[in-house]
Amino acid sequence: PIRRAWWKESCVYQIYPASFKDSNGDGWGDIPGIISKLDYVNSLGVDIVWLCPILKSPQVDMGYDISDYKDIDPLYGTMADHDALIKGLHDRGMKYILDLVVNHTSDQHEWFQESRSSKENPFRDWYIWRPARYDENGTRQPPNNWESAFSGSAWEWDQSTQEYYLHIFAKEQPDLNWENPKVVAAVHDIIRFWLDRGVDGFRMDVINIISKAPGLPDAKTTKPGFLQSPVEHIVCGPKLHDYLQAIGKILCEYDAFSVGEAPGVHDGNEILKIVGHDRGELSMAFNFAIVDIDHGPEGRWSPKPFRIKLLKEIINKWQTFMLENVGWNALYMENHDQSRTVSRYCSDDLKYRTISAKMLAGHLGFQSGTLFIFQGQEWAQVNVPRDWPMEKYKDIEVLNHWTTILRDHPNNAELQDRTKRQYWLVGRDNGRTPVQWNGTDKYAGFTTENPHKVPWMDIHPDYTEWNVDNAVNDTKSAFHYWKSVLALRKEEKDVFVYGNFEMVDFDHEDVIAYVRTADNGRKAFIVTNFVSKVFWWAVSKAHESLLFDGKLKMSDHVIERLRNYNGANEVKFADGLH
Ligand code: ISL
Repeated sequence: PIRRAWWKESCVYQIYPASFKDSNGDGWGDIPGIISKLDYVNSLGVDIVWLCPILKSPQVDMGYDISDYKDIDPLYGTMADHDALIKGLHDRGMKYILDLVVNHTSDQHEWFQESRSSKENPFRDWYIWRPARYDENGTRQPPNNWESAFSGSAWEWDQSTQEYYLHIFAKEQPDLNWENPKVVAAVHDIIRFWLDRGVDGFRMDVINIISKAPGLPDAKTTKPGFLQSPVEHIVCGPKLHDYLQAIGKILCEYDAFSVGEAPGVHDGNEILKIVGHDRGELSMAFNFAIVDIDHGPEGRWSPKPFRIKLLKEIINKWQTFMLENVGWNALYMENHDQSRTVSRYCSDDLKYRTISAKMLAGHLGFQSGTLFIFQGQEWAQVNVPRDWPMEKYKDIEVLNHWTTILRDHPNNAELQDRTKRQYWLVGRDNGRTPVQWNGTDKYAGFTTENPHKVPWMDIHPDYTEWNVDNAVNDTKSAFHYWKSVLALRKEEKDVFVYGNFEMVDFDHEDVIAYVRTADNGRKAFIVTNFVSKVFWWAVSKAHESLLFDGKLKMSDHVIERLRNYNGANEVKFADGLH
């Protein structure tokens, strides 16, 4: 049997603070705004709330560029607001996790200011500095060919000290040098500081890239041009597990929650080294298998059609792998770096929007792992409008990329259109539009009507129909469906949290079906139809008994569908998408 743990039985709700709720009319969400909505969050039935970064930051990458790890950014409020938030959550029986961003800091952090001030400064080797290379023409070149995740070289030349520093993300996000024990100690100090203030754990930003390959070798060429993805030389580097075990010790002292973000890893064994029960590292990790499913050979902006069959393979792999090897999954399909699942994997056509959202809730919500829900996901938020002009996009990743497209392909309209379609389909802005609280206020209740300030990002114009108020008042909404999924997970935790996983009818192209079985034999059978067509699905003899032997208990919507059972060996999908 699987070892039990409170964090396995928990559901996490992720808040994107800038877009959640603005309390002071400056057009930017804030902590008092979040506090005012805690009853709503609690009503969904979640156990833990994760906030994207609210620490002091110049906001070059929406707070993932921290300039002071021990203070709250004034845009979001004060330390006192933050204490009140923690109290408000704890009073309601919820826990709170902070976003820990320690692969890099902001270039405005005093550590970096010191570091860049001279080669002799004691902070110099807190970051990764290297001399230039010179080509045969004597032209200065960066130390290697690594490409930044946000376009361009991952190296920035520093004129005054005549060296380059490494930045895997924006040039305003210099990477910390974890080889320096002082950096490690400083991070431990930050972790303790927040745990002592009442934080219950952390989501750790790109934590699997903190140990870089010795010598920082050139990346292999996988696409045209000089710059190449450094993934092979930064992901799960040689010292990663030493670093994580040291952090794990602290987390263990506090019985803290931890989820590490782990992009670029495809090998289950690599993730297992981070989350394996006896490793003493992290509780769980976000692997990117699902969210990268439609990224082509050159990454996010090169299209690749979404295939349900591939999704099935991924789910089957990670579900069985973690259960067999005693690790743990973080279940997620949306977050602030991803587009909306209804638009991306199903259909945001009015006819299908709610049912798609519910289908996805059932599909994800009953798998094995700790469940993460991103704000808006619970009321079927969809991608930004297809006709949004580029001016409305705010994300540095999209904007930097668009600049390179205009520079390198100014006359290639076809490529530009294709790229814009990718921004709409998978771009990060899709997850960042402000929450639509109601359909009546000018700014959907996200911010007060202030003639001088508009929301930092446009509200989706569909807010008059699609908003939290409507979702809460309509018992047939995605919100209520999610709520029942969460309640059922709790009620039947032997099945849904600790149960076994078996995929059914693996070869079927459209249906994703699986069985969860508790130690005592109690079972649940989850059947989801990903396509917008009605059809009959034959259940194999082996699974026939699962459906109607009285052991199956699911939420209303699913049971409704079961009533269509025609007595034969089949289930009818009366609603098309479900
Ligand atoms: O969205 C991506 C780029 O295509 C991902 O690769 C993303 O950059 C990666 O998941 C890391 O994300 C995290 O760290 C970034 C920050 O911009 C993201 O918001 C954060 O979730 C840098 O701190």
